[in-house]
Amino acid sequence: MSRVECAVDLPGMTIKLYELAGAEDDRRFSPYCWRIRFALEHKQLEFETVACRFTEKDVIAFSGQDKVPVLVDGDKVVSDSWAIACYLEQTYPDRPSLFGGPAGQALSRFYVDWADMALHSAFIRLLASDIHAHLHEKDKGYFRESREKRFGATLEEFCSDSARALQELKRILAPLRRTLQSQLYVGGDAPLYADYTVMGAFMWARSVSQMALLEPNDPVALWRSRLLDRLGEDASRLKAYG
Ligand SMILES: N[C@@H](CCC(=O)N[C@@H](CS)C(=O)NCC(=O)O)C(=O)O
Repeated sequence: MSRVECAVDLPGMTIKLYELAGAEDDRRFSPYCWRIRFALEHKQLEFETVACRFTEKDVIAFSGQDKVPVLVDGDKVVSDSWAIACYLEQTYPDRPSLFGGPAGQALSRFYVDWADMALHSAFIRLLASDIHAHLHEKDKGYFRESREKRFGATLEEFCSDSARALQELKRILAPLRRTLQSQLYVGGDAPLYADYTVMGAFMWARSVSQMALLEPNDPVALWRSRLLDRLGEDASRLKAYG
């Protein structure tokens, strides 16, 4: 475990985000953790991050569950990216809104479920082998065993048809592509949590894979670049491709 980035001068007050790391401490690849990074930057909150690996469950045991992201804000511990986003919105109402109001919050929930259930299934077929290649040695066995059980195939078999997986991704992204032909962000003129929810998947890909997922003139690619441009300096220095 190591702590990096954004050290601030308020001991005990800094928000801490526990994130998944690959072989290197600064390869952060979890799509869920990326949602929260974007959310914290959107809220203009200072934070520090703690790198945590799949097999370092002891590091986040205090949260009472075994997944990242985990956010610690003073004496408050919150896990699950959606719960964290809602917590930040409720706790910091004077900062820029992540949802644009209660109706926006309810609509954002759809993007979470769509990303988790549809978008991520397309991405994982493209990324599972690359994720494995970028893991710390101590995580490789755990990842292979747990994912192969989940997929019912070896990682290599599961990822063997990337042309087909890319086609599937293109199909899943079609409604988003059409939306982004007529507006800059899912949230309209400026991004909201729904944008970060979808963008988390692209950050996941970017941190482990060199594969070109989108044509350069694709409205989704242009949207992705706009969001990348908004990343804070610390996040943009993390290890990634392209
Ligand atoms: N619904 C949760 C999902 C979190 C999740 O699945 N995190 C993954 C990292 S991407 C994890 O910690 N996995 C631990 C494991 O597989 O052992 C959220 O939105 O935060």
